Amino acid sequence: MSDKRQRARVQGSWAKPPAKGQSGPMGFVPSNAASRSNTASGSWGFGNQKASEAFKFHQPTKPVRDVPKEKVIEQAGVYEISHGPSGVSRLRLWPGFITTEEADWMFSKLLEELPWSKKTNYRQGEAYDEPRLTCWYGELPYTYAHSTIPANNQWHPLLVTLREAVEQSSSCTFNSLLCNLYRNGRDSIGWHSDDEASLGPKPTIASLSLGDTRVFSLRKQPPPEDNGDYTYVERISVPLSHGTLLLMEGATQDDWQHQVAKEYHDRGPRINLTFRTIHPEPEGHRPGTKI
Ligand SMILES: O=C(O)CCC(=O)C(=O)O
Repeated sequence: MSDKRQRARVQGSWAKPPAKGQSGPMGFVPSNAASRSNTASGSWGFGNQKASEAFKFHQPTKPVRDVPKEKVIEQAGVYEISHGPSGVSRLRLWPGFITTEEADWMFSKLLEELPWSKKTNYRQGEAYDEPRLTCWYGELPYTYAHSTIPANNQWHPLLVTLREAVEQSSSCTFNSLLCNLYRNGRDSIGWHSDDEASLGPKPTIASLSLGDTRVFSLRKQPPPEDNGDYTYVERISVPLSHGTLLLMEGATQDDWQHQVAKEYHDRGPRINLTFRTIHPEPEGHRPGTKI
């Protein structure tokens, strides 16, 4: 092996060619190596400070916490995602609940025939348009984000059929439906829980997806001592593809938030149908808020 190749093998790209006339055991170790080895110098920025001082170990004042690795759920099944004082939070995932062929024509029909519109919400008194289109079906109005969608009993016949199919498979009943249309990857829904008082305690929400796949993300509510800091909370992502049914049950709306984030690559349109049960707002309660 040539001198040059051997240096590259032994020392990688940091190896410097030996200075002329140098004669260490390998042919390139500088003669003052021993005296250099206990002083950190020059390029490391410690000047002439002693290495033993520079690398002194200090016990961290706060316990070191790891950011939990995000879990991905993509197989059909029932998943208990947490057990807490509010109870069990559970997801049921059913990819292919609607076959691709059926889902294709349903998607086109609903895209064309539902009365999609842009809802205006309020945050700290400021109006903003939702970054997606929606429509609502139910005997009662639905209030969230400080704005109300009026009751609408004119169910599209296909939505009635889908509601029955979802009810039969989930053994739940639903009296309302919020439809979301994400026109492309820029459309989204931010972090929230479906926890308005009108949904009742521990609501089951059935979510049916048609169209392009989008990632449905969940993050656990942080403990009170973290003061709303979500850095260390558990996270789950669930890719929701064409024809997939997802059920959120138990304490999921108490203990977790969910979102569909914007994506910065091409995404086609996606429709999401979220079947819910709405109750009259409790007396004296401000609509659209938690109990
Ligand atoms: O589009 C989705 O999958 C989620 C919709 C949603 O979070 C909601 O309607 O509350």
